[in-house]
Amino acid sequence: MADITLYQFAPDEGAESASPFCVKVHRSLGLKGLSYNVRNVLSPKELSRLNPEHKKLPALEIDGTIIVDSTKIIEFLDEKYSETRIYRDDQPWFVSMVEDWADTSLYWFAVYYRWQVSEHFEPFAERAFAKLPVPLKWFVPGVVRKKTLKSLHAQGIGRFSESEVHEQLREHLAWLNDLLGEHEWMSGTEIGAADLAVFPLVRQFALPCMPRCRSLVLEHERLNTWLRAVDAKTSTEHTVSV
Ligand SMILES: N[C@@H](CCC(=O)N[C@@H](CS)C(=O)NCC(=O)O)C(=O)O
Repeated sequence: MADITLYQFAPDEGAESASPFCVKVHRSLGLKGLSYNVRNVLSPKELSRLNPEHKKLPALEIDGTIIVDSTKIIEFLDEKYSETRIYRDDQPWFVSMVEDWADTSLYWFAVYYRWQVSEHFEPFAERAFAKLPVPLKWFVPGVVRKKTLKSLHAQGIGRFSESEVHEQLREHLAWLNDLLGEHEWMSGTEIGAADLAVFPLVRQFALPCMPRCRSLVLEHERLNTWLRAVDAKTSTEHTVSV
């Protein structure tokens, strides 16, 4: 049995990690039925050691080899544990498009709702920065928020009002709900990479600590059934149930 450790950003209320990309890896390991350890990365120094080039998480260590980037991690897992493939051969272009859309478009809605919407940001900051010593606790949340709002503005979504973003997210979720009307999983009759990329984001929008977007998920019955189905197929001892 390989020795596997997932390096991630710490859990947040209702999720195994505050980072959707880390959740994607938890769920991929769960789908493959692998046991693993989890380490929460707390310092920029450790982040640089794990991923010196991009300084991002998740990182997965398998028997001493470190792999970074959720997509590369899944590709590696598919290669090494090929019985349950996550990137299957049917519709590869569709799966890549959905995964890319989740990682680069839907992801920004999650960032917007967590960092730009004050009603969500304030309790989140209380939880996320609770362990920082005084005086860091007084100014680090504000500094990190300012940097994140700058990224949201540069990406474009940060220039929209909350009601405009709400309507855009409603359209995205309605599209997903329609897609699930055609078949049980995002890309057909089996769970795969598209489901694993979208799940962490839709689950995050539906959390009780996200009251300003939660109803957008709850109003779609098929999306809720699918959330529970993905959860059931991918849960591990480290995950938090829907
Ligand atoms: N393409 C990467 C994206 C990973 C990513 O953006 N991770 C974020 C957390 S959600 C991160 O590490 N951010 C740290 C930073 O930007 O300083 C993947 O799929 O793993």
